[in-house]
Amino acid sequence: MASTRDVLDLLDELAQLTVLKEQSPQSFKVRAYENAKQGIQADGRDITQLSATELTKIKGIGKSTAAKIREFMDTGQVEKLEQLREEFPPPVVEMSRIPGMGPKTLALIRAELDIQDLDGLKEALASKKLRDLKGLGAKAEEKMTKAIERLGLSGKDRRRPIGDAMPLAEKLVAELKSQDIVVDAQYCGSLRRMRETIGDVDITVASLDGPAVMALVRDQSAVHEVILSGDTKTSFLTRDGMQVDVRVVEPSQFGAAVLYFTGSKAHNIAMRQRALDRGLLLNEYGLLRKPDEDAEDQTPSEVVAAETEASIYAALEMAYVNPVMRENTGEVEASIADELPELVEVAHIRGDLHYHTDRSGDGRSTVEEMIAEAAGRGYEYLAITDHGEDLAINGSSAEEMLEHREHITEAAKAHPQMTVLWGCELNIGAGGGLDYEDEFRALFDYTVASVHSHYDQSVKEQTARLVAAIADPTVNSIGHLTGRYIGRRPGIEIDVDVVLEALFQFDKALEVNGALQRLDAASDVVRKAVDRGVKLVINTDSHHVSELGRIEYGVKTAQRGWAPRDLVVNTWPKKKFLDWIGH
Ligand code: DGT
Ligand code: CA
Ligand code: CA
Ligand code: ZN
Repeated sequence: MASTRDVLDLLDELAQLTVLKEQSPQSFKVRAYENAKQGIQADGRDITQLSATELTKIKGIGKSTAAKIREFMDTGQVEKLEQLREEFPPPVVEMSRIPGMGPKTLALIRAELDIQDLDGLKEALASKKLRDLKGLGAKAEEKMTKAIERLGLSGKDRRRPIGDAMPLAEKLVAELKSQDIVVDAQYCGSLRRMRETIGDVDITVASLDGPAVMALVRDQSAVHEVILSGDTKTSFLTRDGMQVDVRVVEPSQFGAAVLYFTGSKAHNIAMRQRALDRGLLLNEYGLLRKPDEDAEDQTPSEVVAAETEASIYAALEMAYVNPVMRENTGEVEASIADELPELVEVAHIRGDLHYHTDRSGDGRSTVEEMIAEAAGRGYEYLAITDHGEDLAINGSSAEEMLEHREHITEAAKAHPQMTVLWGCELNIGAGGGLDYEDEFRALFDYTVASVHSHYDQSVKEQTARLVAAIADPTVNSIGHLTGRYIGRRPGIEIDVDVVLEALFQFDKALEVNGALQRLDAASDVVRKAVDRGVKLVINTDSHHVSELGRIEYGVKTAQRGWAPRDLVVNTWPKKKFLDWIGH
């Protein structure tokens, strides 16, 4: 039985393939699917039981999309989608992700050179065949070759952006947990550690009925091809080739299994050594006592700990190590010495400080909706930071911003316990300049300054550009430091140490952006910032009421960078925070 979530995934895939079909992301057919998706998200109901007529009453859903949703609910598939999938098989979709490979270029190379997958494309690039095509040239070839190298799109160990793996894993785990025979389920591996790219997804399930769980797994809609099928382990590929390993263990061994499959391998090895040093064995079944040397039976039998991860760390006389820190970069030693930092947690967050409404061209919820959603999370303060005027169609003029201020003040009255700041997301220009006149910019209660253009300058220029913005007295924080989209677009290249030094000297906060495609600043930069004592701010960059949950990913990224609570300005009590911004 398909869920509302499945319908949203369906609309996503329809939109994605229709871009290729219509050769334009702006086509009205693409917009129709996107609008339907937003409508369903905004509606919030379980839509699986609605008739086609009822569906069209939801804002954004037209007749033809409603019919497709019904077709999907009734038959489990959609004829139109099957056609599109045939025309654009996974290897073609994969090529479409390469920067510089627009839908028009893709159609051209398929038609003219019969290039149907990445290997074919690489061959054609190597033999310089693309440059003779209309609209392409030696420069385009070079750019594409570089992009392929950078994205690691080649070879067997092709890694996926975390933003592709996480929704899939969360959905699978939720599905499994809802089953009676499943006691617990957890995604493990690099995904649980919040690495930015994922080799494969590892899921561990606690159940007394392995074969039944495996049957359930094989039945999931995400399964495209089962590549290994046993009573306790199933591996499958999703339609776009991502591998998922699901293992079932007895509930009494769940902690040991989760610890093992979360890794990292280096963390596991250090843990096993800690166990050996105390005469114990640690493996995926448990922490076990070794028999005396003179005992006849040398198989370890006595289980010291196995059911929970916490019990295993405790039995090894170690403080519990947050999964995102398990990379063997000092956390094992710190845990033994009980010197792990008091990490920031989601529950500590008191406000979101990078937050859009439909005042931004790309915002999709109203001022009232966005404020109510933040208040609903119990936030004490909020900065509404719609785009500054330099961001073309998505930005707002000074006059519009002043009207917006009135609107915000009015809407905030419904939530008197929360302080709503009138802010702005400023655009850092090529040379470090910012939106509006200086005097006008100074009026905002709070600002986040971000890079949205000019990704190709030299390290020197990019660094100078950021430092200029950091030094500007109207700037409170720097948003998504590099502007990268993980696995899709590399960010700007900067001298991190110089930028962190400037942030420290000017007492500005470095954002950890929780959008999964960004996670920017990255955890390794966060760790350097923490070492330098740079203040942090963890934000969702929400453009819709459905996006506030991203705070979890932002917090996990900060934790992966060992960020302590007190360096994160939006964990501070309201008064302390408002004092810091001079409000
Ligand atoms: P990935 O999939 O490449 O993004 O990275 P992981 O960390 O998810 O690695 P994966 O899927 O190969 O294995 C999952 C976990 O299983 C890994 O983090 C640690 C554990 N593991 C795998 N192989 C070994 C091993 O040879 N020794 C130890 N101690 N642990 C291992
Ligand atoms: Ca893995
Ligand atoms: Ca694996
Ligand atoms: Zn933003």
